[in-house]
Amino acid sequence: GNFQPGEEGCILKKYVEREAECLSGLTSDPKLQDFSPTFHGVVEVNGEKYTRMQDLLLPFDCPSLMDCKMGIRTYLEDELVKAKVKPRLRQDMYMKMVEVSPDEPTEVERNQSAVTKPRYMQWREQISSTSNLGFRIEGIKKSDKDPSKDYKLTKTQCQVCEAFKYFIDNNVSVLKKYIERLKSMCHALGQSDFFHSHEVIGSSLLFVHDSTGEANVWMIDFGKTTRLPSSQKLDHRSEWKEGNREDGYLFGMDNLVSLFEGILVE
Ligand code: 4IP
Ligand code: ADP
Ligand code: MN
Repeated sequence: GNFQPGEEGCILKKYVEREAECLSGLTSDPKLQDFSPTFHGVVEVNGEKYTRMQDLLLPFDCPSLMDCKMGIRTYLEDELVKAKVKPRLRQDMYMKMVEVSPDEPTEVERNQSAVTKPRYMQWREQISSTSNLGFRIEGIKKSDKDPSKDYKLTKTQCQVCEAFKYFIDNNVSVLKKYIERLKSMCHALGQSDFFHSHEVIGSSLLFVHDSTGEANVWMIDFGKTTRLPSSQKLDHRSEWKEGNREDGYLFGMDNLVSLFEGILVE
């Protein structure tokens, strides 16, 4: 995989320039530094470069984890442009598509047994809650249970809430901590110049709690987070139209908060 254990409460993730830059920027932003793993530089191990960062799981005892991929769009505008100019046909993505929806490919796609990356990514957005709620559940791992990534078709508010309830297991104190944390994160992001000057694509919120009642949420995975030209700013809530680079990150967070609050009053 992409990870290696690091020493002294750190982990190493395969180096990607964009991610290292983003983590470094977040770590030096006083308003945001508490919401993502602390950046501890770039290191080389056996000739491979890694980003060294805080191990978020350290304070937890047999934690439960949920990874929610944020935003209404999960691919870069660049990838869309490339696919138009010079479509690269992806057989692997065609296979992943027919495994879930055998009838989804068009006749042309069936004949070539391949799809383009944006076509695949857009289909994944449509079948999941990415397109309607601005986030989707990528995976859940409950303390001692096996991890599950079986959330590709989890789309409606109802389906998402059922998964959240399974994850939180009626632990009201954990639920309240998640809500408070999401609200302060949302507030800090709304006020951050760094956030408004970055397109945040394919990034996740990592939810972690354990049986001692410890609970927290962090922003992770910045491999496709891109700085905008200095003249451009995103509000992260507006609808995406090709060229405006909006990502729907805060639209997704607003929905997350209201779904969690809905579970609390049930
Ligand atoms: C994957 O699709 C994920 O969207 C990956 O994003 C993406 O990597 C892969 O694109 C794509 O095949 P499934 O989750 O449906 O398997 P992430 O790494 O954020 O999960 P990118 O490169 O876009 O980050 P390819 O082109 O790497 O295969
Ligand atoms: P990838 O780019 O390979 O998708 P991610 O950054 O999304 O990698 O991380 C994959 C998983 O690894 C996350 O869902 C989380 O469980 C774990 N992880 C990521 N970053 C950290 C961290 N700083 N500390 C602890 N666990 C992490
Ligand atoms: Mn990821």
